[in-house]
Amino acid sequence: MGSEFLFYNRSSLTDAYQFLFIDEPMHTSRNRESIHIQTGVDKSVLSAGAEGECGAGWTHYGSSCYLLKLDPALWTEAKVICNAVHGHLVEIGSAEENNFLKNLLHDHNVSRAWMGLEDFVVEGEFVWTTSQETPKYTNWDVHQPDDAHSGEDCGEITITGKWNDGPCEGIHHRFICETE
Ligand SMILES: [Ca+2]
Ligand SMILES: [Ca+2]
Repeated sequence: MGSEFLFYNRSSLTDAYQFLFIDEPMHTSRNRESIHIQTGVDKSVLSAGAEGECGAGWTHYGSSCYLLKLDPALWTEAKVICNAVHGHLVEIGSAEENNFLKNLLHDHNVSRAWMGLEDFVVEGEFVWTTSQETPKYTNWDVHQPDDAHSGEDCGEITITGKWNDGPCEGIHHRFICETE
């Protein structure tokens, strides 16, 4: 049964379900058609689920879901917001994941976004926020991290894929939440 059934609108789907509950002996061709339509409904739900396991607005990659939040926030605010959706600020474990996130920023024309990387405890020793572990993979931009100005302790990924340390309390950025 074809994918053409995926495109029935809500009212025709409602009709289709009604047909399914018509009493015997209504095995008309129209009744069989309605059963085919229901099969199509099931397929559409499944295909939405494959991409939408992550929930509306989230993007699936690898074993994680990612949400690019476009309302700029301080790093500390961004961390709270990600926690509130049962995630954390994005933590990047590989060049492949970094490349995916670079493309995510590029697709939304976002120049930079906070990630869950900070050096609050020991200046210059950046750690992932959730584990407090030193990153195995890094992609710092040239001359970064530089703890510039009055101090920069929060990590951001830029549209080039390169990382920078920025001022946690001084500037609002967009940010990426991640759930595993
Ligand atoms: Ca710093
Ligand atoms: Ca910097």
